[in-house]
Amino acid sequence: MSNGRIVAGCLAPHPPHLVYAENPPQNEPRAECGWEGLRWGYERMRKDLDRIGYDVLIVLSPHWQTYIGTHFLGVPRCSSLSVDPIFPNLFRYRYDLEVDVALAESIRDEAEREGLVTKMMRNPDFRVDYGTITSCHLTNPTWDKPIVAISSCRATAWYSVEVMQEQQLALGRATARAVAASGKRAVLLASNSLSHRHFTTEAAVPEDMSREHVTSHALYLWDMRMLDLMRQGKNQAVLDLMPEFTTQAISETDSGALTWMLGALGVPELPAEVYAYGTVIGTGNAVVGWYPPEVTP
Ligand code: 2X7
Ligand code: FE2
Repeated sequence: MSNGRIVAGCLAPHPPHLVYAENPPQNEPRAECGWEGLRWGYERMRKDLDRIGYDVLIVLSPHWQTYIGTHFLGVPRCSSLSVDPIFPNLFRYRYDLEVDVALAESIRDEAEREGLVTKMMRNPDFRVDYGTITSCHLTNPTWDKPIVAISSCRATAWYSVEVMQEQQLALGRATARAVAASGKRAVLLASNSLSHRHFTTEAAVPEDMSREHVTSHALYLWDMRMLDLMRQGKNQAVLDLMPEFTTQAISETDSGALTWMLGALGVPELPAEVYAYGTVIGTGNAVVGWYPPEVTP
């Protein structure tokens, strides 16, 4: 097969609070409300993605951390209980998801061709991380499509943001080639927050929005600078600023998710649709979509 294509790249952050506030049957804790700006932004993005139509979600999560190379989930079906280690009061989620193992293997093969260190994760008892689950749930709550899950190889921690970007751009090229060969329509999810400084205490009622705000004006300015570039379609400038942004805003972009996704799209001069920006326990989060011109929703 050929003629597969990436029909959208999305920034799809994964604060478990957003799933908690939606009260889906899979999640045990119940909420009254909360973080509506971000949740309604996700809702608008879902509508656009549904209009475009796609076969598979490919997600790279900062919370599946591998220190020797990039790993790919290689188990056809995964089900278990996912509990957030920091927020077990908010997120105890029963998942049951299908994996497109053939596409995962094909991305892995292409990544090897790029010279990256890789591994297929074949442990049938592997517990899928909450970042993968949350971004996929918020993008497709019916779970009626398979996913490909990719780990975050911690090149930023080992080396630098520059080395991370080199590797993630290679992984992006590999992803684009594998998707093209698959014949499938793929949506890519970069599962990360922007500025990432958490408050160290939580309100008695987590969804008490009178307690939610940006951690600092400095971090807010960083988030706005990045979003402004995205809205203008200056995606190479986003990558150029990434080392400074990641360090100064203590950003979850250190995971490489955003660089990988922009790389897979070919770092186009393409204005992004910013569906929402909002904070979750002080961290900055944006729901954003990039649509190649031929597939505009
Ligand atoms: O993992 C997260 C996150 N990235 C941001 C906010 C709150 C919780 O979890
Ligand atoms: Fe996170």
